[in-house]
Amino acid sequence: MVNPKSWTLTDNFNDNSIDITKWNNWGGVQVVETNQDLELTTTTAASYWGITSVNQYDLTNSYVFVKMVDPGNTSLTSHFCTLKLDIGSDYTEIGINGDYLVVNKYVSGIWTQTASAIYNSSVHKWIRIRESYGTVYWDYSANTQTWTNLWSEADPVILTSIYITLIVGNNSIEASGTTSKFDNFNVYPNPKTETLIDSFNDNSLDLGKWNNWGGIQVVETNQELELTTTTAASYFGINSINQYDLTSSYVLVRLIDPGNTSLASHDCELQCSDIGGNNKIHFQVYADWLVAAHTISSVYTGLAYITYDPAIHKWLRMRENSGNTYWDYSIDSLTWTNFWVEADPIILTELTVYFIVGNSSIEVSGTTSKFDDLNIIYTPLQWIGS
Ligand SMILES: [Ca+2]
Ligand SMILES: [Ca+2]
Ligand SMILES: [Ca+2]
Ligand SMILES: [Ca+2]
Repeated sequence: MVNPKSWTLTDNFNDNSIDITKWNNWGGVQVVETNQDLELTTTTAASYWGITSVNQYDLTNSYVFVKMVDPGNTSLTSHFCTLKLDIGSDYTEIGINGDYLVVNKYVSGIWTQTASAIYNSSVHKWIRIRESYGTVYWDYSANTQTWTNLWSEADPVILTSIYITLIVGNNSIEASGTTSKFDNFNVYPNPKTETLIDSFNDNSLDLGKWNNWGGIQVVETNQELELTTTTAASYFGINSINQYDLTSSYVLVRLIDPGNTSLASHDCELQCSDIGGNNKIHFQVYADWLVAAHTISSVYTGLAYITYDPAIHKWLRMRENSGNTYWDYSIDSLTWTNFWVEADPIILTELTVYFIVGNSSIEVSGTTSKFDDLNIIYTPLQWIGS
């Protein structure tokens, strides 16, 4: 029987339920898909827990990789969390043991640690095992774009029928348990939010980029994005087709006009939401207030308020850097004023970008909000010409 190539097994662990068509969870309650990743928790016992692919796969001229979001407490010297390939009673693995990145193999009853390096959380973010024409490579990467080879050797066993395992455990009794987190199994990370660019210039909403759930209330016209409310207590908008990663990135937009700010329940916002929609960051004009806000587990919290000033709040930006999320505004997209900053309130690597308008109550009239230049920074040269 010919098994499918190992790269065909993919999982983003995003729906917070282990996919039992893909994985057998033999770790019980110690293994959960939550927070849009896979989290495996040890106890103090000398034991191990994990999930293994339901089916067998072929590693030859193929690969497996996974993001090591967090290996857990690396000061526990016998603790390990690895990506493991089981071939009959033999296996090979790459991952963390204590505070080392290690490659191990167990072939014909003999265990060998073939390579190790002191674990570096900023470099060893992704781990991979691949095979190419008779050679196996154990690699790591900070970003999936550039991989560094830690060890390679001729195929130690036949690799056409492997089971794939994500495993944690302790070789000895430890002082405490710890949680290891994996994500993006054979799934490349999302592009950065700054790569979602739209000038809204051709007066036709780009359906390769956007899903319009606002119907005729949303139009690309006058070389802008215009979203119009009705008098109803209702919302209209668009969202990006794809997910994006805000970490070390930004999303900025020109707010041409929020609409009639005298309507007390009117809202117009740039929003980034997780896939389930329970966690969000918002930059909005609500009535006549500029508001930075977040939603965590469906609970909305306004974080900062200032009276909206059309002369000052011309551009809105949300960005992330080194674990903090920033809300900034600008007159010209060149000089920015920080409005609010906090430790990253939600997971920012799998975000959908929204433009939304609406009223939380019935209003006396509708109004039109206008955005433009998503992630397009004006250069002084452009200003001269416009
Ligand atoms: Ca799942
Ligand atoms: Ca995920
Ligand atoms: Ca367009
Ligand atoms: Ca435009």
